[in-house]
Amino acid sequence: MKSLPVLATLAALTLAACGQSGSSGKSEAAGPVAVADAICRPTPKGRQVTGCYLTLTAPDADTLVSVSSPVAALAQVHEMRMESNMMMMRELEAGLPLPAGQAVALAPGGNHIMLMGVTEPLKTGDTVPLTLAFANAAPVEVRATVGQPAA
Ligand SMILES: [Cu+2]
Repeated sequence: MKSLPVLATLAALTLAACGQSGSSGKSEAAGPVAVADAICRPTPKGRQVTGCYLTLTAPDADTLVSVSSPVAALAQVHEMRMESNMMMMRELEAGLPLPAGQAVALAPGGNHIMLMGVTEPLKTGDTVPLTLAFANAAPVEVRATVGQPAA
């Protein structure tokens, strides 16, 4: 009976140590990134590519580094830019910066998530699971609805 308080103290210390090892070397673990209004366009007839849009708000400055989806062979974060008077899109290889507390919208005509190698045609009303990975915060899984995004 006398050793019980000692054991309890050891258990508490062990728990504290485990809690710290989970925060990937940072003194504070970042809070979850809020995701709103996730939507993917239906796949165009005969094509296996589509764009998805959503709004991200990170409590602490972070970076959206990658996206994956079980419905697509590949998902990338794209930006739109003018090149030789043509609107081109290309992958944001360093990821998309998310300033602390600021809503960052991925929207038609701008940054978007590109799904490539979509396995089944996506039609209005379907849902698309997307997993978003961040530099600091824990990954977030969302279900995007398939439809036409607001312009
Ligand atoms: Cu794209």
